[in-house]
Amino acid sequence: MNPTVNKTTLALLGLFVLAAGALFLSMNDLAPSQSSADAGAVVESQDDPVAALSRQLVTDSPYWSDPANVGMSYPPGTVSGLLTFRGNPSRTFYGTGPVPTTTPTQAWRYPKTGGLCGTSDDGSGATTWCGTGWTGQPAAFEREGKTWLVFGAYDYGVHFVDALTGSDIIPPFKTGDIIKGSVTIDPDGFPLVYTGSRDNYLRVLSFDGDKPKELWKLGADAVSPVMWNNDWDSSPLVIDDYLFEGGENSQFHIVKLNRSYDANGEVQVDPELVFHTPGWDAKVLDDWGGDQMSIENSPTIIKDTVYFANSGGLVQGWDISGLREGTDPHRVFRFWTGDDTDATIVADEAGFLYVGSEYEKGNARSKEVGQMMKLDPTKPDDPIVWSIKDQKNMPSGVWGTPALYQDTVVFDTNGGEILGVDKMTGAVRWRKQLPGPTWQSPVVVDNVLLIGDCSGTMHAYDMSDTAVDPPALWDVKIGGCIESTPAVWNGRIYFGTRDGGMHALSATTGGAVPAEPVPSESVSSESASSESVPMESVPTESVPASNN
Ligand SMILES: [Ca+2]
Ligand SMILES: [Ca+2]
Ligand SMILES: [Ca+2]
Repeated sequence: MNPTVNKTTLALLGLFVLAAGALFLSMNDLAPSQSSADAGAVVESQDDPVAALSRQLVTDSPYWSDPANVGMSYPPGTVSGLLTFRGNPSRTFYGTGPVPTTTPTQAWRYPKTGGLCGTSDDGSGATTWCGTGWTGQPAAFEREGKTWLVFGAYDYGVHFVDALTGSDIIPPFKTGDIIKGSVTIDPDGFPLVYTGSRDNYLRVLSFDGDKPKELWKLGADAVSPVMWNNDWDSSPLVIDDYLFEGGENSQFHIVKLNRSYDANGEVQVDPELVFHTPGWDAKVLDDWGGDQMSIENSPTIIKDTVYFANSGGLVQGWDISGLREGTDPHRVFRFWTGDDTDATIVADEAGFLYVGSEYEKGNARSKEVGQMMKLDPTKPDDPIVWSIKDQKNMPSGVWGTPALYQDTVVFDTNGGEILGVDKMTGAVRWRKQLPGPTWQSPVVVDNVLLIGDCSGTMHAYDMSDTAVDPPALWDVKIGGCIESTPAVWNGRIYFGTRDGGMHALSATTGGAVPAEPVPSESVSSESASSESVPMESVPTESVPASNN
């Protein structure tokens, strides 16, 4: 693309003015990224707010997942929305603003009374679970004049809610057990949702009728060999009619969906499992010292490689370049974190990987490599660019998926710490301490960092200067541990808590509550509708920073 032309276009749209403030703020301290300001290189443009605004979603990529689309909505972009866990195949899109910079109000709670509760047996006896948990991010998208919010919950249900009102658009679909993961909405506009459940099935549901319909399901025992468990927490990716999904059966699966419409215009699928491979290998069984491991994180695709990890700490990359032509994927990357790796791998525009791992076993390997790692998969023998240790307690480490924002990586720990790290050097720029465990994945949209804690408070911080400890903008006490990752869409913030409900926060004043869907053309860039955070924002009660 030609950056000059795109900047001109944006100026015509009146968006350049909105970007200018953010650019000015970011020019002060971000030494490592400044060299990229004029380079025009796709690889580094994420560090430049104007370049980020001028970027166009690549829809005709030669790759399964184009690195130019890091930080942007799910290509090919025929559906305007936040469609899967962390929004896109590189797991780097968190939603659209304008995010409230002053304390928002609760627009609705779903359900209005009571809770989304169900009993489930995790092997140590049946207990009651309420609300949504890890990862539990809703999908938010535009369809037929409404903003839909679709999510799985602990009441076994997949819910289809009007994001404006908090009422059901169509009734929920009930699976046979609790749902912990995040649903994926078909990115090509087919009225399909892909969802796992603890009832051992991955499902394809249609929502074009007056109630959701199960079109297909894949059992955890459909392939062999399997290991450990049968739940499906992973949020699938769908690209070009192929679905990519890891299971707690410890296998990684690729399904050709064969989507179509029948003579009555109703959506159909005719899925075919075209590939599967174990999430383990002989070496990790030996090194980790056990034969019970599963895949709980969500697959990540960058260029032509799909990455996933398992509870034995095995990180794998598989080349899928020949998949359409019938060539089986082959493994091109192997790394061992030493411990359970449930956080989803994040890929940046240069192909670096950000891998968070738990610290539960305390073995020599996890002590050595740390719990948040930046990896260079082009150097398979020595991929660690930097790493950060979190080994204070047992367990410690990372459950949430890291967020990339400009030149910063933000992640949280089981102990309730939120860290902002220099993306290039791994230097810790700031830490905050919240009531843990913090398993929610941090969200940064519009220079605002959103992070929920386990006391049930959602916090917003001003990240317009990524070099400093972000000052607090507001916090809202909801109640119930916030394990689930929020969806931010048109500036509204949607998240479930363990109190039993799904919650919507929206701006208090100024008519910022979106009564109309945003035009689809403004969604092709994550910041297209953004406003910079005012510099005079007054921090609310500050949270003591932790030095440990
Ligand atoms: Ca199960
Ligand atoms: Ca699980
Ligand atoms: Ca796990």
